[in-house]
Amino acid sequence: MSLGLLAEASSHQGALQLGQVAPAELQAHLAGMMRVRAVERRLAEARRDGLVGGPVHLGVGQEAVAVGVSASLRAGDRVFGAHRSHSHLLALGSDVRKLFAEVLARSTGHSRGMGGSMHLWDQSVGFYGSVPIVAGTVSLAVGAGMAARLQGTGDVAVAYLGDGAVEEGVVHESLNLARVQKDPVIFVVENNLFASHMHISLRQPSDCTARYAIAHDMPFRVVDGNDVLAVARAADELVRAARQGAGPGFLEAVTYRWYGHVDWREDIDVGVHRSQHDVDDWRAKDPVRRLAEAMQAAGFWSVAQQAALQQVIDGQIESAWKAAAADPLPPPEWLLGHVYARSGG
Ligand SMILES: Cc1ncc(C[n+]2csc(CCOP(=O)(O)OP(=O)(O)O)c2C)c(N)n1
Repeated sequence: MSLGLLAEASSHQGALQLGQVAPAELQAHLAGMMRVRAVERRLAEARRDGLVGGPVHLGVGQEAVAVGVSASLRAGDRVFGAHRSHSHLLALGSDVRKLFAEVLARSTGHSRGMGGSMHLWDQSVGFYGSVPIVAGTVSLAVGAGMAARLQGTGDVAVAYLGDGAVEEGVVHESLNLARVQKDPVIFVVENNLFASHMHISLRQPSDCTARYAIAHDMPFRVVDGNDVLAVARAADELVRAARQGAGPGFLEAVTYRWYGHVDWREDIDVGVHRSQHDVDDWRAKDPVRRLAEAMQAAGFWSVAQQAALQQVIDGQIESAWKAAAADPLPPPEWLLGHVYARSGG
């Protein structure tokens, strides 16, 4: 089992097939991806300029995955992420200012400014947490899916994980348990071909992680993760089935991160199989540009509208940044709070 052309840097660079998707929905996908990108670009610059103290793991280039998946989600669903989760949180509609506040160590952030980019949480939009421990939330998502099944609400849980995370044993226990119990859990593998600095060909006998769905007798889809419509369609099918009691689903979205493993560098000097040429080819698969161009070709979106939308989003991101930066730092006496369940702070 192999990803074939989906993993080829030089393929799938053209405009998308829009099918029958309504213009308003396309615009929402486009704006959602542009918002995530603008936030992450801001974070990349700020980190480079020394304005952010902790590391940021950026998913620029991968925006179509979270935006496509979130289109099928509703209030009551429970979403879990990991170390590269800005998009997972923001695509659910979470407040940008709160994310910036967390990354800038302000008391108004998701973890009161004491967690940073890898400790995000926003229950108001159904985001139940990201942690730096690779695969650390996958079993929690199964628990949340199990709870939804027992509650009979038709809600689903989503576990976002990377192609590196599937090398953790807990993922296989989670897939097994969810399948045996028929829990409504959607396992979304963002296969960006790398774990830290190692290409998947050096870590696994196949580049296609959906083979584990076959092993667990679970419905799966393998899609171009830079095609927001393909992601949205596949997610919708799996989520609908899970809501109706069919049990878990597995979605593998093949994508690529433009920046390196962490922060703003490109990792073309440290990565194996990651050259400037590859990065450039993957940039040509840009999920934002491909959707915008298809909408323009279909005649209901213009270059001027695209530029105007970009300006609006950039303005919103800049004001959120300024507002977050003006928020107070956590007081020193909070430092030991929330370390144990009953401590103060
Ligand atoms: C349990 C554990 N092992 C190792 C690490 C170090 N580590 C952090 S990110 C990462 C790679 C994860 O790769 P992947 O799951 O593919 O996600 P990506 O970074 O590509 O988004 C590793 C090995 C960790 N944080 N936790």
